[in-house]
Amino acid sequence: MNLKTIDIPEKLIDAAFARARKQSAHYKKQKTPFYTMKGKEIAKIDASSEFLIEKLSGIVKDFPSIDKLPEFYKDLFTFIIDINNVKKALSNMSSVSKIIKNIRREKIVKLKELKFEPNSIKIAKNISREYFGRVSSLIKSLKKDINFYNESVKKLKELPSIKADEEVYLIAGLPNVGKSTLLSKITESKPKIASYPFTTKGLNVGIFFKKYLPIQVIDTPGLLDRSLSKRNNIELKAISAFQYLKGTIIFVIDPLQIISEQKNLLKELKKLFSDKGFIIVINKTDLIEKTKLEEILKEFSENYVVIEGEGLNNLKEELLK
Ligand SMILES: Nc1nc2c(ncn2[C@@H]2O[C@H](COP(=O)(O)OP(=O)(O)OP(=O)(O)O)[C@@H](O)[C@H]2O)c(=O)[nH]1
Ligand SMILES: [Mg+2]
Repeated sequence: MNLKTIDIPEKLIDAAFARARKQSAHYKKQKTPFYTMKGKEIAKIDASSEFLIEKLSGIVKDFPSIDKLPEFYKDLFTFIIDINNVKKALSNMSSVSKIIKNIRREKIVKLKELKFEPNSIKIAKNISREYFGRVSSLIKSLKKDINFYNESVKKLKELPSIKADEEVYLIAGLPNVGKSTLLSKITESKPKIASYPFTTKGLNVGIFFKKYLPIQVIDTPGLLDRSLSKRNNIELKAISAFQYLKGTIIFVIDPLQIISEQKNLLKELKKLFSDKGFIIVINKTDLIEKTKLEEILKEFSENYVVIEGEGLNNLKEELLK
């Protein structure tokens, strides 16, 4: 997605003024100093306003229309950013761009109509000063909107690009169970792995090949069972966007964490993604006794794969089926 940020007001104004100075410097000398001065002021207004209008309307034009996005992204966008406020920010930028267009027209007409009289040079300078004053304060009035828009774009840019119409494997489970480790073992992806919960804050995407076809594997932030704090609620909602994707959930179980919580989460996910297949992976089997493993296997009577050595190969085979 082609998402662009926009310069902060001070920088926009500086750049617009620099363009004005450049145009003025390049303006050809006219028959009289008065006409040269008038022409220079018009060129300044023209160049600076064109720059600002282009910047502002470009941002508005390039922002993807939320209604036209695939359902998956539409949902993710609405969870990640405050769409209404982004729309408001864009609409304010659009209004300012239109007002600048009008001021430009008004001031240029005034300058063009100006005849050579004793006071004319002073009047022309005043018209120009008025233009720059008003345009500067208009751009400065966008400070909040520009900041909000840029922050939102930054968040959206962190979204990995996921082909929403292709099959995916989604790795889910409690925090710290080894989801990212699993992603790194079945794809070339090198996600951050650490021994504390909530290492993964966003989505990591890796690719593996099934009969030469690329399949996306998506590693997600750890989901807590039930007692969802506010932040994790947002993550859970973001995960719910996955209902629009086709594919299979790889549910990772850590035998050292509370099994009933993991069973509950699995149940929740099965409700949320009733159309998807599930593969249960029992991870970290190197850390438990065989008897403990057998106990856990009994808890999950469905299809499961034990991952470790041979187990990892079994999982890969399962995914390639
Ligand atoms: N001994 C052992 N440790 C493992 C295994 N898999 C993962 N770990 C360790 O478990 C810890 C958590 O691994 P991650 O892959 O970051 O877990 P995660 O589920 O992605 O964690 P969050 O992103 O925080 O939810 C790390 O210290 C890993 O090295 C395993 O099979 N055996
Ligand atoms: Mg992780």
